[in-house]
Amino acid sequence: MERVAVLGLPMDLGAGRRGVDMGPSALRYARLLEELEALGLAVEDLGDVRVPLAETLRKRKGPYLEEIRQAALELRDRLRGLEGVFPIVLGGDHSLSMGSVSGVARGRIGVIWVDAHADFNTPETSPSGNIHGMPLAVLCGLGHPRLTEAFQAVDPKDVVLIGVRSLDPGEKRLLKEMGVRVYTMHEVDRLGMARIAEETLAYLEGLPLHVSLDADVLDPALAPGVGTPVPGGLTYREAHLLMEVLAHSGRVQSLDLVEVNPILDEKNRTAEMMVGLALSLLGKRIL
Ligand SMILES: [Mn+2]
Repeated sequence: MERVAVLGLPMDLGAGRRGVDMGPSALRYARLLEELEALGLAVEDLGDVRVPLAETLRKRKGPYLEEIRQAALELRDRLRGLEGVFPIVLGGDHSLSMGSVSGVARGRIGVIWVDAHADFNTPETSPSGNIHGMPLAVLCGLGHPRLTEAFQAVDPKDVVLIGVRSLDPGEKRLLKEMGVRVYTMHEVDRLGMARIAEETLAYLEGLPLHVSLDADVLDPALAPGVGTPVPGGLTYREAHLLMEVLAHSGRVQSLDLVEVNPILDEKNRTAEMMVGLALSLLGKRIL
């Protein structure tokens, strides 16, 4: 029986809007653990990583780099201590993935970043300064040295972005310079998700895979509970098909579920969508 470990990071310090700190609760409330057990998996909830409450920091403005670094480091080290389990990290804003990817990487790893945005900004290119727009760049070694020295873990050529439809000018340049493979929504429309999923697996051939799933990749009509909605996102079936094909490969070894914002959601449907996608990635099949 496969073992799954669930670990939350209730942090919204990297985001521009409040609320994703409640994401881990919403995902648990959407029956993530019960549904995984119903698939026949042995599931353990490891609780949440500690992170400062935003209210205790409000005397000064963000971007809260040191607090985010500390929380992501704790996540990284918790994950490094796990063996023989499939970790699912519940966010929280996407800056936590600096800790998750660097925590699960045991040598070379392929990262599939499923997101409306590329999260490939640096302090120089970011219009907002929000750190949740930077974690993939940091993982590839670009950005603030306090972050890259702790979290650089991936070769940019081992990264595939899927579902992107909102890029800042500096990000476009960096993605090209670093040779990151990007399937924007234009390619999703033209090629179809089945081909993109197969190409992604072939491109990252031989590597263990980490999937980092940002709720805002979904069309906002399906997933309204996100801080940075962008129209024209993945449909229900496109998102599930991607997870199903990746599951079939047997190579995915860890997952992030991030950027669920219960304040902006409608009756927890965004968290429920994310739980459904996690189940497809963990092997739930229609037939
Ligand atoms: Mn993101």
